[in-house]
Amino acid sequence: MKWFREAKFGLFIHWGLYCIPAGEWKGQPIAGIGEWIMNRAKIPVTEYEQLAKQFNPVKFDPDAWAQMAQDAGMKYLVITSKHHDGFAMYHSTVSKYNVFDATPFHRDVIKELSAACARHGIRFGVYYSQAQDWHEPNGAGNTWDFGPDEKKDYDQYLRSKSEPQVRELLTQYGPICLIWFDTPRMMSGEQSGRAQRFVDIARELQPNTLLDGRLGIKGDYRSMGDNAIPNTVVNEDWEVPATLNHTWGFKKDDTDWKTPEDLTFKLVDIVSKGGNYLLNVGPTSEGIIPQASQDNLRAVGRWLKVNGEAVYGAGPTPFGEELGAVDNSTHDKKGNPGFKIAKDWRCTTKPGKLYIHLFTWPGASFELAKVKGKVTKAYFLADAHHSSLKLRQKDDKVTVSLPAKAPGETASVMVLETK
Ligand code: JFZ
Repeated sequence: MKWFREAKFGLFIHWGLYCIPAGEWKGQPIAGIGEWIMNRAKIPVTEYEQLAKQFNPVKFDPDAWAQMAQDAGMKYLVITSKHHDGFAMYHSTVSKYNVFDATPFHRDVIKELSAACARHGIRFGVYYSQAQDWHEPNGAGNTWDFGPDEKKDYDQYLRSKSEPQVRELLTQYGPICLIWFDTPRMMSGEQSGRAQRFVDIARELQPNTLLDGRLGIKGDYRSMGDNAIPNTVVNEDWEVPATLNHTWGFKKDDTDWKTPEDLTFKLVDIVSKGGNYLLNVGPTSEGIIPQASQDNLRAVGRWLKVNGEAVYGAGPTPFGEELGAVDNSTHDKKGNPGFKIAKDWRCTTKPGKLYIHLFTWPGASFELAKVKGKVTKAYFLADAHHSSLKLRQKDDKVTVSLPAKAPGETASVMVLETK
């Protein structure tokens, strides 16, 4: 877990045949996330399969992708090796329905990207849809071609495709930092013996590979819901998978991008609550990561160049009131009281250091209560000289005098050194 706890920020990549229709089927826009188009439009296997013949992303440049992750300040990368549509993005000998055998592209995306990540010092992980496989008669999920899941020989699918493909991924692509399993249909609770088989395969072949929280059995860390950032500190290992717009797989009409400021806030918010942020891009059928995604991620990377010390390997806030408060006047979907998130500042920590991320400039001074120990020095990470700010402490209350203007962009990070 050590690398995962330090990494904090990763790149998710959803890439597969669904990037060709890109949210549109037979001239009709199909609602929902792009990689679910086969399901949402109930496209028969015989038709969807034909997309493979068109898959030829000649602009795919694995080193450019790894470089972008690095520029963004991301430390690990997780790409769809097989999504629910059943199409493998690597040269599999288990099923010919893969990017090497079934397309004019004839290249192994997983091999090339894993090698590029190794060159760039980015840890490499794979998403693998272990349960849903809409291409296989006995895989979960495809009811429009193959009828209800309850009538399928599900273990036949697991034994003949899912498990052997996971073996391939763990033996042919160097170190796999984690496997991102997903939607554990028919393999959790009483059926978790099936999930256990995947644990056994992983531990046998690469004992260091982390397993996410969506296998159907307890993984090595907890996966939060998609885009679901918890309201308060969560004292275990966890990760939030999130989108830059509203889809994972590329959709041509979704251009509603989160801003770099929002992404930076969310990253810091997550780290201050103890988690990791796995942010997604959906490359096009040409093999290009949408320019807006690249621009917005690189902007976060520029902020991290100055302030990364307060993110990588940093622990959660010892405070908590800055996160917001329960708001009884609103309710969530389940009827529970709402939460009004506060966004002025966040705190991350390292031994002997409090990092105060100021998203709203507080004016002439910043006041912090409930500080344990004595603060000996205060300065900004954006100030290369680390010049001391004027500091007063009375019992557990610290007051720092601030300059008129924030020294940094988006959020200025103030370090409080403590004894
Ligand atoms: C799953 C996939 O179905 C989807 O296509 C995408 O890959 C995403 C990252 O994961 O969708 C989910 C799975 C779990 C939750 C939400 C969406 N959840 O727990 O809230």
